[in-house]
Amino acid sequence: MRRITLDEFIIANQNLTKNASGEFSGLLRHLGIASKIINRVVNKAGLLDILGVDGSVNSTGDDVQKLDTYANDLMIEYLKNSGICAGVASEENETFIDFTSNSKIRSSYVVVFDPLDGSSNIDVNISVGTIFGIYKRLSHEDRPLSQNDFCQRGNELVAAGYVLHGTSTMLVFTTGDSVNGFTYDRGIGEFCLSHPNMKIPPKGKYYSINQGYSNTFSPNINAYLNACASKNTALRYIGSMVADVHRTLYMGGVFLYPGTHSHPEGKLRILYECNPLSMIIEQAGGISINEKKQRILDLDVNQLHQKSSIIIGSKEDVEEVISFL
Ligand code: AHM
Ligand code: MG
Repeated sequence: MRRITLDEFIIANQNLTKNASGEFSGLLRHLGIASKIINRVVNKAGLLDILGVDGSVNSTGDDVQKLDTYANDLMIEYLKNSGICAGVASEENETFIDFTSNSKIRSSYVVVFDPLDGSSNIDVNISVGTIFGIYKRLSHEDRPLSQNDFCQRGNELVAAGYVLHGTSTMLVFTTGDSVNGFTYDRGIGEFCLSHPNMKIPPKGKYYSINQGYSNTFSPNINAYLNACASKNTALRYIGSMVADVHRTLYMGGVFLYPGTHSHPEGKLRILYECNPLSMIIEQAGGISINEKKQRILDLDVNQLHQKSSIIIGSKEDVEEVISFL
């Protein structure tokens, strides 16, 4: 069966948009290319001298893996060379990078990303992912970028997506009207539309949380976990948010990363992890909130590396968690 490629899909959608400049479509295509190259290296990681930590810690105190650095440098290079991205903010960099200074680049878009999420799993050959979000810049195109161009609420995202480097490689993204999944066909080197218009089941059989931290969760979260145990609800937790949320999108259920003693506001970063995945889950019919029952996409973002607790997944499952909060 002939399947639509990512490029064909992007071009077809661009043609449907009146006055589309092609800038945004070009950005999505470049993200697709960068993802393929990251995928090639992730797949061969055991054969290259690229496993293990590189000896540094990132701005939020996590050990940086060699592959984190590789993927981060590659995303920055590709987005810069695309000529259609004004700048980026990455989970791995303390501050944002302005591509417009000392260059002719004039673009209306900025990109936020986590180049390799779940990277503590890399050495043991477990799925990892790349997460991205695209915003329209707020500052004038003739001015330098500022932090405000990146610190936008999730409800301002114009597109969000992730690449799951799993048993097969998938790129899932939304531009705000549907969620579409593309599987990488290595034979032709293209992402092909395999999961059009993805919808999350209204209820699932699984909950997903690092329950090993339960003695540091709030009593409300523990009450919910006890309710899951009393109903024999199945637990699934990979420790790669992209993989855990992708399974939740596909099978239904709920993923939680609540506040803990070591991370009272939660561990996951709003700009690079929570917002893009929340946009996807909401577009697929799910819900994403924090422990204060606030919609993730409505949270004010004041710092590039701001964190939040998150409860994300099927409508009925998240509503059940809410009943305990
Ligand atoms: P990373 O971006 O440094 O890889 O960290 C984020 C990851 C998520 O993918 C995952 O949900 C979480 O950290 C797992 O954390 P923990 O090991 O505390 O359960
Ligand atoms: Mg991450």
